[in-house]
Order: sequence, then C-alpha cells, then structure tokens
Amino acid sequence: MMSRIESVRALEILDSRGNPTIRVQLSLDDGVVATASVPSGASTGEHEAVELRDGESRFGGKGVHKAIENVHEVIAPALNGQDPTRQAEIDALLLALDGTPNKAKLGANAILGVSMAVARAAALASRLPLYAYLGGPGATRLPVPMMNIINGGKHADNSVDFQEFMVMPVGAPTFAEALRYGTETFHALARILKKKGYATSVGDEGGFAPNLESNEQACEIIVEAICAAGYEPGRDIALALDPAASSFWTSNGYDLAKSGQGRKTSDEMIALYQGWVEAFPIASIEDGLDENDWSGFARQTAAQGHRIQVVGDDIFVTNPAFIRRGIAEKTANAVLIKLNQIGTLSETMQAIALCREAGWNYVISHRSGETEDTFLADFAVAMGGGQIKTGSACRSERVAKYNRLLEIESELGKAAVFKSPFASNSSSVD
Ligand code: 2PG
Ligand code: MG
Repeated sequence: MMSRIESVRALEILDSRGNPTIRVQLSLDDGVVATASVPSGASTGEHEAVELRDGESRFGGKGVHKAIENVHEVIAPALNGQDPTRQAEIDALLLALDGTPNKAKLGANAILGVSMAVARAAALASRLPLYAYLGGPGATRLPVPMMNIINGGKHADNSVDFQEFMVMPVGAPTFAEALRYGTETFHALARILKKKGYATSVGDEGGFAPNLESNEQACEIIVEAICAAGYEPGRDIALALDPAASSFWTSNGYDLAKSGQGRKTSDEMIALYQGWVEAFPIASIEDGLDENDWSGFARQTAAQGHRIQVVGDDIFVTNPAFIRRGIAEKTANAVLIKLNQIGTLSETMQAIALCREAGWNYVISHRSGETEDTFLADFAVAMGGGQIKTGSACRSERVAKYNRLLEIESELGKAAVFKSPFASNSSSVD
C-alpha cells in the first residue's frame, strides 16, 4: 500500500540569528510525520529565489506569516493525497502553483520547506535513512568538511573583509578523523588568538571574529594553528576561502574597507589571490569576485583553475541556467550548492547533474542563518560530491550537521568512503 500525503502544516520558528524562518510538518496517512526547516543567508546573491517576508512591524519586517499562509492555503490542498515518493512531480506542481520565475508568489522559503519535508516523509515511509533514499545504495561517500574557523565580511563585526577562512582536512583517513583534525585546529587557533591578545568571540558560522591587522593575517594565523595542532599544512589540512566578494564590490571596484586595505580592480584581486595561493596551502577559493563579474571569474579560472578549485556561489545561485552559462564560458570549475538559492530539491539535483556532466566539483552548503535541521548532511552523502561547507566546530546549528555525518559514517561502517576531492588535480594540496 502506497502512503499518501494527508496534511501539510507550517510554523514560524527562529533561525540561528534569531530571525523567523519556516518549519514544515508533513503527515502521511500511514502515521509518518516529517519536518524540515529552511535556512536563510546574509550575503545573498541578487538572483536567488525570493525569500518571502511579511514586511510588517513584527520581527523588523522579517516575519514569515504570508509564506505560511501560502503553505496552508495554496500548497496543502494541492498536495493532499499525493504519493510523497514522486518528488520530481511534486516539485513541478509547486513550481506550477507559484508560476513566477523566481518563486516570488508563494515564496522560495515556503516551497523549499515543503519540498524537503516531502523527501523526508518519503524516506521514512520507505524505511530508509534520508541519504540512502535520496542517493541509493551507492551513497557511501562522506564529504570533506570545509570548516569556517575565521569569520569576517557580513558574518562578523570585525576588521576582516573576507567572509570565510576555512580549514579542509583533506589528508584525514575518515570523516570522523577529518572532523577531529579541524576541531583541534579550531581549539589551537583559540589559544593562539588569546595569546596574541585578540578576541575569541565567534561570528555567525561559529568561527572566531578577531580584529586582525589584515585579511592576509587570517591565513597566516590559521597555518600557525594547523601546525600547533600537530598537522602539516597542505598535506593534512588545506585552506579554503570564501571572500564573498559581492559584499565588498562597489561601482569603484573591490573596496577592502573593513581592513582599510584599499580599492582593487578585478585583476588586482586575481593577483592578490595568486600571491596567496603561492604563499599558503589554499585548495579552494569561492566568490573571489563579484556575482556579475563573469569575465573576471573566467580570467581567474584560466589563471588558477589548474591549481585550485574556483567555486561560484552568488554568481550561479544554484540555478541550472547560470551554471550552464558558466560551463560554456569556463567561469569556474566548481559550484556551491544551496537548496534555498533555487528553492526545490529537484532543481538543486539538476544543478548537481550539470556539474557532474561538466566534470566540475560541487560543494553542498549551509546558510549563515541555520536551524538544527540536519537535512544537509544526508543530502551531501546522497549527492556524493565529497565536500560539505557547514561552519565551524562551534554553535549547535553547525555541529548538528557534523554530528549527523558521524552517525552516517558509523552506520555505513566498512562501506563508508572518504577521499579528498583534490587527490588528482591539486599540486598545491600535496
Ligand atoms: C556563503 C554563505 C554560507 P550566506 O556565502 O557561502 O557560508 O553565506 O548564507 O550569508 O550567503
Ligand atoms: Mg559564499
């Protein structure tokens, strides 16, 4: 007997920054109840699907009552009686109910909450863990974590322009060991910052947010922390950056205003990254340039793509149309994948399929505003790309995803696979 959707309810909950977001609760007629919660970004791409907010006085305009009303009044009646394993059909129905190119009518937050809850309900009804339901029996690869241990940009009130300085334990033998390498480095970094007189308070993703003298110092101090924790920079642990350059791009160029390091052109930014790639064991740079700087991205990829992973986040917004253009124009060689940038599970999977066809890497990513939902961890294993970005070893909404990955690795036992995505293509990592 096939299970059918019986009810879809949404609730306004809080994300990790104390802003309202949506939790969807979906019930099947066999008694299965599944929930899913939607994250929210701060450094959002201008072409992201629309996050519907009330704009009224409550929560400074950020309430989500309208989106919830859309779940109750438009989506729930249409889904009643549907088979939850028909994910692609249900997502297509959600798109048709919305009818806009950017999900502005129902809200991508409303749509994604339902799309994720449908998948989780289907997994429960099929008696499969979510990663196995979404990825099949071949879903055995654990991702290398990109752990954001120094926060800047829009995620912290400090002097650092670049948003994320991450460690990637590429040389670890298992996910659990990778998490330990990264966490020990995070703790070593705390000791170093304290000794040097810097603050050890944390930013939105659980990384430290010190007032450093320069952006470059963040890389230096992380390398110092890797060594202090007993690891070899580059071999055991590589660096990954997300400058989130759209957040400091101005009509007068890239303005490194927080650190007071001046204005730069695209080519000066590319030259800066070139210097860093030579000085530090950097394996990956995401959004090194502005979301509209397609030609700059292509120049950076031509210059550095053989050596590092050049990841597009705001420029692609997980949108198959933008990714297709990027592949044609050699804009990058990897895509950051965020479910709420595009708004349904099916479209997110299409975006990943394009990456696979092009031989591009893809990184499954959280948002800076998160919840305790661990959907992302299962999704990363299901998609098998070998990389996840979900914050530091601090703040429970980040650690929850890592803890879920520990569970999955343990459940897979001997079948679990952990291998660096850079094994074959990066001389800087070896
Ligand atoms: C990013 C993300 C997540 P936000 O830029 O990659 O780290 O930040 O969710 O604020 O867009
Ligand atoms: Mg980013």
